[in-house]
Amino acid sequence: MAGRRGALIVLEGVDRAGKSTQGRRLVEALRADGHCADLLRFPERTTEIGRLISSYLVKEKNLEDHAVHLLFSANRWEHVPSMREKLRQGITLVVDRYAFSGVAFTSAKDLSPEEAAERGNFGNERYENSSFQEKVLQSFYHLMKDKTLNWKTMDASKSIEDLHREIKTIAEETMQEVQNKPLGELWK
Ligand code: Z5A
Ligand code: MG
Repeated sequence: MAGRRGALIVLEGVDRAGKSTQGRRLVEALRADGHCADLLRFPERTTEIGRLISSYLVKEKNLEDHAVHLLFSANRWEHVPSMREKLRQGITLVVDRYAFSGVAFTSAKDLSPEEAAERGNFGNERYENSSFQEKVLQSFYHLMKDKTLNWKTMDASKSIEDLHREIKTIAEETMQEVQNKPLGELWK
């Protein structure tokens, strides 16, 4: 309806928590119910900045930590104008990782050499090892203390279907709650 804005729904969590699966399911379900909803993911690897990030993640390229952090940030900023426009038009955005991953992953980089040496074959990309992911998780818990953001915690060990139902209910409530609120800013 005219004047009603969309909700910004961000899915955050450690590696393989099921964010992409749930993001896709949520957008499909919202659209099937007649809502306007789009799926975004970060890093968005298709832009020039995104391709650089992707080559870093797959270990084709080595980049200095601060520079990588700023590239992830720039990759979000290059999408902010279109995101704000869509939200204003009433399109709900389901976002697979956002600025919270930016903080959590960079702040987890103070791994001790002992911990780093324990890295196993968790995955092939950078950051995909259990001690690093544990630090990321602790950083997410820290970020969740910010009560100005409407955090909801999911038990990612539940079935895809159960999680989908829970997330859809929360998304619908959130869309109702924010529809007449002005667009805010994330971290000034
Ligand atoms: N990063 C960063 O450093 N700074 C930043 O600013 C940002 C990101 C934005 C790439 O992210 C890396 O970038 C990431 C953070 C860093 N590094 N790590 N780790 P990415 O999002 O492109 O990729 P990813 O984080 O590695 O996540 P993922 O592999 O995409 O995981 P997921 O999306 O959470 O999971 P999934 O693909 O939906 O599911 C994984 C598998 O589990 C799949 O086979 C599913 O079918 C299965 N699955 C899903 N849910 C369930 C349930 N409930 N039960 C059983 N099986 C399930
Ligand atoms: Mg994913």
